[in-house]
Amino acid sequence: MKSKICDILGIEYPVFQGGMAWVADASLASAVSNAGGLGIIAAGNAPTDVVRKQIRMAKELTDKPFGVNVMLLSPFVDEVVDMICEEGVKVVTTGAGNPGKHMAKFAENGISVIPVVASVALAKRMEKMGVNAVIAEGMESGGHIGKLTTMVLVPQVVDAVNIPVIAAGGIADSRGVNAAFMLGADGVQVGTRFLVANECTVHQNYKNKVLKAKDIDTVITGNITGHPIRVLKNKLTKAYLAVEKQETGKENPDLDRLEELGSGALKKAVVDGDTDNGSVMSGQFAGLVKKEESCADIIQDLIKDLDKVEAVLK
Ligand code: TUI
Repeated sequence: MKSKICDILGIEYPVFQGGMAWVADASLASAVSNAGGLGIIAAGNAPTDVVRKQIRMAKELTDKPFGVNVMLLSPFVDEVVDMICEEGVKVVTTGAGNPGKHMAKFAENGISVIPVVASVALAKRMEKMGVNAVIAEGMESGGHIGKLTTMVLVPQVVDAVNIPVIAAGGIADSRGVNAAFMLGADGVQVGTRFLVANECTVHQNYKNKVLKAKDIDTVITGNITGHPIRVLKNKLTKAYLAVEKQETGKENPDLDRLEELGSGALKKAVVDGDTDNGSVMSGQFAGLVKKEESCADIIQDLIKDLDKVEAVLK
């Protein structure tokens, strides 16, 4: 099925790989792009040169389009945006904020911008700003999340804007992909399932924790800080949620204490494989992710029934 987003970006299948901080590197992104989807390198909180190196590696590994995800809370965000323009990246997705400040620079450099939105209001603001599409991400996702589920967010965003809507959050097999198209989406973004891809360089302990997870094994931490994050339950989340409970309702909650617990935790899990004391970000779909396989096999499995949906929508 060729959707509008495939024509806009020059990709074969309407499947984006989520821009997962510390996880989505040149290896994963190039494998997804080579398989016909849109691979995305995550800038996360990484310094500019680290991200530049991944972009250059991806250019060696694929001649297909790939994107870069800009995490708008990064301390390096301004520098990263300049570097992305210098490197001639064609597609940028953004997360965890409003990319308005950077839009002019992206436009000057002919970059397609596709922000993640978690509400109708932001989707409309983004459309007015001239973005090429939006990713409507439900709170089933791993990592930083909004408040609405994919099932209710996607159709409301679809009705509110006239640009393509990519559905994200809780989509990790062909049933979810088909459902997203029935909700009016023009493409999907998948994160959790790619965590266990052969080409994903995340520590094996991280993959094993996702593979073993059950439906109810994720929790949301950080509601009190204003940056809610979905992760798999472990020793860290137990300690974090205990402090969060203590501090909730206080006039001056000790957010520094929480900041300390969370800082460096994602790297600890992804790079060091410390899945007890690190932050194992994962979506709610983890309970159905049971097999390590190649990005090409994952993409073929995701899109296998899309022609049936196309027939219904015609
Ligand atoms: O960004 C993500 N997921 C992420 S980012 C991340 S790393 C991180 N590090 C420190 C603190 C926070 C995160 C791990 N996972 N997904 C995209 C996403 N964006 N989900 C929700 C949003 C979002 C939420 C509110 C986007 C915009 C927004 O409002 C902006 C506004 O100004 O209204």
